Amino acid sequence: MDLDAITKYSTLHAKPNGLLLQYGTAGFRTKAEHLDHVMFRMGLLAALRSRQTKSTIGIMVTASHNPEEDNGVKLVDPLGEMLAPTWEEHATCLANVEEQDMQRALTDISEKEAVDLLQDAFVVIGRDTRPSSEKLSQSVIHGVTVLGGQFHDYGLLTTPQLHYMVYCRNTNGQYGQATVEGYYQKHAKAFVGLTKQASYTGDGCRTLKVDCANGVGALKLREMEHYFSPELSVLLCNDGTKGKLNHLCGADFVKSHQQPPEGMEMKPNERCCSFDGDADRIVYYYRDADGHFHLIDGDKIATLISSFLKELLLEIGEDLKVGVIQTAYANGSSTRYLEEVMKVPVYCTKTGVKHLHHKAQEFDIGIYFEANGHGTVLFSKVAEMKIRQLAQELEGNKRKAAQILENIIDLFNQAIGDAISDMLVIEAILALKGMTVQQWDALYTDIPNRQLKVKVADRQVISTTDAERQALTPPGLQDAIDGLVKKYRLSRAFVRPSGTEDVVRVYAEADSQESADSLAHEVSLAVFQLAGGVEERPQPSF
Ligand code: G16
Repeated sequence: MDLDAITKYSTLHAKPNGLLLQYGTAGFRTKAEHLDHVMFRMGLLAALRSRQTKSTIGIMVTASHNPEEDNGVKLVDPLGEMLAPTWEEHATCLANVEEQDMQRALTDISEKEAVDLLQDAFVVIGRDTRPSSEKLSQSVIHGVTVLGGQFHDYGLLTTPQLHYMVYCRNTNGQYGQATVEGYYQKHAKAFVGLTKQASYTGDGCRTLKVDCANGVGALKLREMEHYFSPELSVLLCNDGTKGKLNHLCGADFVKSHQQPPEGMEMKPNERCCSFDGDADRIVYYYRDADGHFHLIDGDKIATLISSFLKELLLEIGEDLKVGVIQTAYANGSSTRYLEEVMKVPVYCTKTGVKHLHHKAQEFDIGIYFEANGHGTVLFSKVAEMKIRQLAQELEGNKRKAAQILENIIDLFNQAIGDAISDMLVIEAILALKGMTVQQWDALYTDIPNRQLKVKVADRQVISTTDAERQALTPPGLQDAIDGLVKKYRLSRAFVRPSGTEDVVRVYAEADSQESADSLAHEVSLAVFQLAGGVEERPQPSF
């Protein structure tokens, strides 16, 4: 490691004085103009991680659902999963050291992690469509190369595509080809294979309107479209040609505001969906004949998929261990439906797909979705082998069911939640089941709920336990929440500091929308008073 060269080049990517950042729910995120040094340093870190694991490491330059002015970086570990927790700590430490301490910090990490500095390092890089992303990805490359690492820059990619590339490269192409073309071919082949098995086509409409949040998902879906048409035709809106990234559109906006995105014309009962800015989340929705908007979020996506997989497992007679993983944001109705009607065990983890993904790996089939639409399904190697074997051995309907399962395995992104692959799975399931979007929505009725954000001076004064459902600090906050919850029927509420935005998130459920809104507002006021609220007092709406 040429420490002098690192010091010399590091000054070209100087850290702003006093700036402290933390590797949060999904990497670093803040205003783009504060991130140059972080990108350079994450290039250095990725090269070290690559040497230590003797594998390709990924770096995605994106701030996902955040506003266009923000940016961020997510590091991807060898099997396409999120960075290991100990390396998250190294990342935070390296991002925050002052220039004069850089050499020591790098040496410390190398020693602690027993990094073989003679080993080759290889890093793959992707970026979203933010105006700042290209320059920031150059800073990443600078970091990688200063440390003697090699790289491949994929340019514009969705985040899940980058995870896919890393997974493919580290499994010698067994998972798929590490090219954009390879991604399209693998997923489209599985999708077309599935829809060919549909004997009827549900509501007869294989057209889907997709709000792409004015992000990279639009570019990639356009490129991919001809691979899966005519089985599915997608009408893209918010494709980045006019509007601003994530502004009044995208999965995060639709989910948190419970209203359609701008720029989307919805005819009654038309199936529509929204991606977020880097296409790792998806939510569905429609307007009924009376004009009412119906949101179908990650919880209902998990329910549709779980019931479909359970039916197939029953058909092939395999008793594989299935589990559904949610977070505290999961609607109470969804948890009850999964546990009581579908008899599937449900587990709750902290927010962040890294936590859900980890838990899902404990099952033969681990279905994980956050309510915000971020999720996928993981199949253990044993379950995969068993299913592929049965697809050869069984006959008649049982064989058909095993073949459907085989295609489902290939269609889900096994590395991370992926809006494009989830969309294709959902479309295939609806076609195979002959199910309309209304029938899907009618599986259960959501308990009315509301999410709000509160700005406080330091959101870290709030700490939580019990998968973020209880506040430990500041003193008195949990008691205040408990007192407020008692005022409403069928209610619950929790607060937690966001790991991607400088806000505290508030969630409330109650027996009516009015009560949920009112409870969320009252809890927001408690946060404002007890956790050092700044700016204006929280408003009853957004
Ligand atoms: C990221 C994470 C998600 C998480 C979301 C919000 O999503 O990958 O798992 O739910 O942030 O996290 P928080 O509430 O801590 O801000 P994305 O799509 O923004 O990368």
